[in-house]
Amino acid sequence: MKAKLIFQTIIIFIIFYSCQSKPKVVLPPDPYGPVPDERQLNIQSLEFYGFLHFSINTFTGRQWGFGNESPELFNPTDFNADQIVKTMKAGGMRGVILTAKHHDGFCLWPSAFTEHSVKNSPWKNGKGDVVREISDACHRNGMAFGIYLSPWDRNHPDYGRPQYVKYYQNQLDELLSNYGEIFTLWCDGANGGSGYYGGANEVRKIDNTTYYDWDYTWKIAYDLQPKLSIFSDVGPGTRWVGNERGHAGDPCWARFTPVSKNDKMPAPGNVDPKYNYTGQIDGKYWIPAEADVSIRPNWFYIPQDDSLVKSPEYILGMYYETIGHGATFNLNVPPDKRGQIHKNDSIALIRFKKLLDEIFDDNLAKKAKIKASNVRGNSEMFSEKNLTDGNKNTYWSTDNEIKEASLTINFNKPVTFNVIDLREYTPLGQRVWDWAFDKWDGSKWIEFAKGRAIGLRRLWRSNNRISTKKIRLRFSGPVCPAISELGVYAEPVGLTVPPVIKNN
Ligand code: FUL
Ligand code: CA
Repeated sequence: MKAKLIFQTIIIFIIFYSCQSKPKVVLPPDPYGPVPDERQLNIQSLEFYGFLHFSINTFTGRQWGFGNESPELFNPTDFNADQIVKTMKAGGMRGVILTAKHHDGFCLWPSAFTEHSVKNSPWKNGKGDVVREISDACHRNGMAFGIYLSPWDRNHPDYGRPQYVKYYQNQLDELLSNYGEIFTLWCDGANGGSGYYGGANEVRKIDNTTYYDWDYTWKIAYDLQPKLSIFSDVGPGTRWVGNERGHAGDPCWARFTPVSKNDKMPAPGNVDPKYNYTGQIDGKYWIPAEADVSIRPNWFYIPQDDSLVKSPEYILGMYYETIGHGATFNLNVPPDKRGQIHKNDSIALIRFKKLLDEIFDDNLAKKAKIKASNVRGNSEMFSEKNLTDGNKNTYWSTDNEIKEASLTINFNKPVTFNVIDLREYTPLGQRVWDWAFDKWDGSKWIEFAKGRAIGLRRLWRSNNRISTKKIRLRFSGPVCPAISELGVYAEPVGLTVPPVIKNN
């Protein structure tokens, strides 16, 4: 009896104390403004991927085929999908986008809807399928696979008429049904003009705001591919950054309202690129920028470009100005006439990746003590430790009423750095509007950088290295911040990053 009483008392104590020490529930902040959907979270997570411009142009030396090229011209001598995909991967990319069809209309897969394809090429006796081989190689090598299907088709006899739009949709259906998971569909804005058009050899103009019936065409695509994010001048997944030179605006908001360049509605091929470049602080939709640029002067391989491949340091500069401004980075690496990546491009990519590793492998902030001016509900769930755990899904946040907050990073002994890396927890929207960084000079804080917007990622980088024991990062915005990752890095000594050329 006595034993039973003691036992009961112990149980009551245990229950009482476990109730006492139970952590209080602290809710996450409410999302603010537009937020990414699942499709966008998927493409955002890739961050860096690459175009493969490869087609009949590779064999004619043209950049925009007229549409009258014979399929017999397509004949890679030593096509090797693994070499291509592995090279892109070795360069740090997480996906590739293949030009399944460029403006000349030649199809890299044996489409049932046209004769203008690989099935009439000598390559593999007409039994080849580049889309199949590249998509398989992607899946084998853990790379995402995407498709460029040019809306403009200079070969098709019906281009400009309603029948062609049906043809385009049929081809989308083929590509999105038969080649596994597709992460992005790339819809280019260049459309209408002169072409072969089945022998008509004329100029055909279309109204790019209505002709392709994009809402319906994209619905077909979405229905076939649950993770598909669509790229065009207006999104809806990612938007064109407004140039093809590898730089995004500063700031470059993921928030965006497409703006037309005339009195018609905005559409692929009908936007004012200056808004694409920066987005808008009050943009209505979540449509982050994607920056597409070629590693060579041209999109398709020509031997004259062999000596003009961008250097690893230049690619790094573009990385800072695209990914580092919150955009995704789509770097074109065109296979040559063999059907492989030329050694000059592959050397540049591998060296570039080595630079990335040298810079980003050692996060100085991991060894520092980080103290926030406020932690949401004083809860572990939202504490500073989330900033350096390498997990994009955990974040530091503050109480709702704290819209100005800071992080002090105390290194204990002086460190030297020239790169700061920040990511917002984007499922809650873009919440930081302004940021500023200070260094401790021994007696006071001195501001060394400031700017607007973080979003997917913000990389601040300087030619001048800073040595200090403490830095302070200040943030402000219309609501409390939610920052998922923070890094402080030093580039290798002696590295020179040339400025990205913005106006050629
Ligand atoms: C442009 C095209 O006209 C170029 O040839 C290239 O494919 C580039 C990526 O998109 O709009
Ligand atoms: Ca984290």
